[in-house]
Order: sequence, then structure tokens, then C-alpha cells
Amino acid sequence: MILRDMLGGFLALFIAVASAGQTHHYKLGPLQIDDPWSRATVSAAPNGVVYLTIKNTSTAPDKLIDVASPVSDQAQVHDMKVEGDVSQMWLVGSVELPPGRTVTLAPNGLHIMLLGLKKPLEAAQTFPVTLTFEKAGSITIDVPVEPLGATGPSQGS
Ligand SMILES: [Cu+2]
Repeated sequence: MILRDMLGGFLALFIAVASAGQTHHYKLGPLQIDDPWSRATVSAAPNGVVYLTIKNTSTAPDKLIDVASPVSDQAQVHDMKVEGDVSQMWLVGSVELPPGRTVTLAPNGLHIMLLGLKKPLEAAQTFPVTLTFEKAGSITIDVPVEPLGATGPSQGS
């Protein structure tokens, strides 16, 4: 029936609008991926970052073994530490996800580095990132870009 189809269309539109600006949550088997975010980059910046949390609700460990995104030539998981005014960053082969634990990728720690951005990341856009886990498989998530200088995901409304 045409009226019902139209109503369904309106409802879908309403839901899409209502969820805009909220934080994002994904499930892949026993893994819960929450609040991915990135930060806008200035035009000369070669690299971008992605942060998120991964909760392993399983009783078995898993591992984040690969990351990829079409917005950059390469994506890698990095860790970093800041000591005084010296910050060090290094490549991490994989991220252990112990059972029942939440692993947080956040500023000044673990992060996904987008190396060789094809164009600057602009605030309010989203872009796909594919995460591959040893046991749970792969998932592509939408990562919202927060403004330059943001220190966390926006809370939405
Ligand atoms: Cu890095």
C-alpha cells in the first residue's frame, strides 16, 4: 500500500535524523566497538588519527590484527607515550583484547594512524575504517571527524 510505504519512508528519515550527531556503536560477534572518532587535519598534515574503544565480552581473548581505510595510503596501529616534552610513537603489530576487558584507543596512547592522507579530514564528515580481528573477523565502521583540537568524541544530544 502506497500510504504505508510513504509512512515507512518518513519513519526511516526521522530515525536517520534523530541519530545524527550521536556516538556510534558497533557489534561484531562478542566484540563491541564504541565511539570511534577522528580529528580534522590542516591541509599540509600528511597523517590523521582514529580513536575508539573495543570491549571483548567473550570468555576468550581476541586480537586486533589489521586496520585499513580508503582515506589514506596506509593505516597502522601505533602506541605512544609522553615523557616531559618528548613524545614517542611506535608501531604496534596487534592489539590484545583480553576477555571481559575494554581496550581504549585515545590521545597519548594507542591510536590508529592514517599515513598519507589523500585529502584533509574535515570536521563533521565521516569516513570508513575496516578493523580486522583474529577471531571475530572484519567490520567496517563509520568514523566521525571532530573539529581541529578535539580531545574526545562529541556526545551528541
Ligand atoms: Cu601514530
